[in-house]
Amino acid sequence: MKPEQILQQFLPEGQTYTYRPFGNGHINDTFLVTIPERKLILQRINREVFKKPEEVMENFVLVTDFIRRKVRLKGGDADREVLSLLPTLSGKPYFVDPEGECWRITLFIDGAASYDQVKNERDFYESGYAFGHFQHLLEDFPAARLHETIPRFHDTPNRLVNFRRSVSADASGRRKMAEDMIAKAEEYAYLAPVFMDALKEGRIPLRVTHNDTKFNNIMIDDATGRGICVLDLDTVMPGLAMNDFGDSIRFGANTAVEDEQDTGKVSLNLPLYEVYTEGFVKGCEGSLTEQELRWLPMGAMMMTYENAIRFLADFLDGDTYYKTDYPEHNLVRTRVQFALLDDMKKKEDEMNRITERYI
Ligand code: ADP
Ligand code: GN1
Ligand code: MG
Repeated sequence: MKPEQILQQFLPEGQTYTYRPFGNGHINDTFLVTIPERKLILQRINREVFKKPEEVMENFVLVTDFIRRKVRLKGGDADREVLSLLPTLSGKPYFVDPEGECWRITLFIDGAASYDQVKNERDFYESGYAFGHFQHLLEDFPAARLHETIPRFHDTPNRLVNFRRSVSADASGRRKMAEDMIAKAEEYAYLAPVFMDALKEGRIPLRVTHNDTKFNNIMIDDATGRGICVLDLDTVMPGLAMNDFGDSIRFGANTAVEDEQDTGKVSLNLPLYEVYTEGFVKGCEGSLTEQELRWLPMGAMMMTYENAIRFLADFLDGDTYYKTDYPEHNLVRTRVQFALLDDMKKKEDEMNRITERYI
């Protein structure tokens, strides 16, 4: 159904509004809705990606209620520091249309914005602090109550198995365009099991994590510059601290954008790496174990590798998962990830030295 039909479920009759597509998320359909009093975000949850959207929404309500309570206890501003849903006119947290599509509205955080690129160290520090703090706030959340909205989301060895399956199947017939990247995926395949093995052996803890810590999933306050609110809660579920750290680095500490055509522009910005480390570790309030801290650089490499093989698998599958703007988009994204991983590998010692200062 069209947004205007959906909006009838949420807004009182006669309410005037305008709406337009919004943001650069790769998964959901997102619209900015403006009513005279305020701005709202309308989203259609991607059912190909989230097979059970009602479970996504159950998690959303549990997690936001939990954080809201903590924010209030600390005297924070619960209207700005955590996402709030606008219920339907019949009081439901979301609306399922006759086609089975699941829609929700969240309140746009006033006086703040999200950005697709890091413009300065301060903002990136703030995003690190906010994502670290988010994890800290969920430390005592009853993890067993959360649904696994995407099974084995950051199970990197399983991602590799699926990737190899996509290579063999070559459903799109594009494999010959990607042979060099497939070779790269195998060159770095040794990375895949490092965390999952450690988890199985009890050497690192399973926590409740965000799992999608891109810079554009944070609202930065216009006035104070603080990372005020964490967005995109669809993948909040049990996960690893290093992966939350690492995905932010992959996206935000790259000197180029995720889909830069010229891989010569891609590299790891070490000053940004450092400020993010400082912010994230502070935000976690001392909750990370020594092994987790030591593995923060590995988290950056792990998430860069995992995203590389996910983009490449989607290219080979024929672009069935991510939104793309042109036919080679996922291959371009893959090339950027591997260029970044090569640079991270070169700078591994420096990343370790930086991390050492926070242990
Ligand atoms: P996706 O899973 O597709 O990335 P997101 O929930 O991250 O979906 O939404 C996409 C983008 O829309 C975000 O990166 C952000 O820019 C914007 N956005 C989403 N929710 C809000 C909100 N409540 N307030 C302001 N901007 C939002
Ligand atoms: C997707 O939804 P978005 O755009 O914030 C993806 C992440 C990837 C990212 C790559 C649910 O994030 O896992 O790292 O694209 N989200 C999902 O840019 O698959
Ligand atoms: Mg997003």
